[in-house]
Amino acid sequence: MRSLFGKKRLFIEFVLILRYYESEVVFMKVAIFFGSKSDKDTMKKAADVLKEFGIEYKAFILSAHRAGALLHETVKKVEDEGFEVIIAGAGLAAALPGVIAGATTLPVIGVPLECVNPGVSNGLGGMDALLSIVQMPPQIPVATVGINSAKNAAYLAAEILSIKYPELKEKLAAFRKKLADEAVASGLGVAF
Ligand code: C2R
Repeated sequence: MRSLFGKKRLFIEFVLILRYYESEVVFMKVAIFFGSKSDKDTMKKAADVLKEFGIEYKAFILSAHRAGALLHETVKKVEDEGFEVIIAGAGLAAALPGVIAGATTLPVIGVPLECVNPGVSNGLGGMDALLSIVQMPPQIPVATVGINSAKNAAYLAAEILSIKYPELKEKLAAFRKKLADEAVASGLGVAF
């Protein structure tokens, strides 16, 4: 009887300790979507920046044009799993970021991509995607970065998250300081 009581108490203590550590661990999560595997190399740059700042991410290759129903389901799943910002990149007639923005109130950062699939690229250099993504109708914004600027999408995602996570805010401040120091160290004077 006594040992049973002891085991129960041990179990309760274990659960309490687990709960404590769970509340201490911070999960900052960004979901990255892009329309095709041909976008992967450019969008990987966003993941690299997120990693630098210790931000978790999950990436999904999903097209609004080609798999709309699955995209909507996945956006809901991403919301339920506690992701807080979405980065979405697409080329050509880039509906993906806008469709995601319409399906969630999470902030969506759009990356217009230059399509690199030789079979369909069109010489527009990503201007088509830029205009498709940036010109959202009222009420459904997509925060659009420059053509192929997946890195900037990740920096912006980090800045948005830093409103909630003070450690991330410190990391960003240290990163900016390093940039400024490097600029000064490389010399401000110019000799012609
Ligand atoms: P493929 O190489 O698969 O033919 O895709 C992709 O982002 C890619 O840049 C060519 C280009 O089409 C884009 N795409 C979109 C969407 N789905 C695919 N813009 C969409 O739903 O917006």
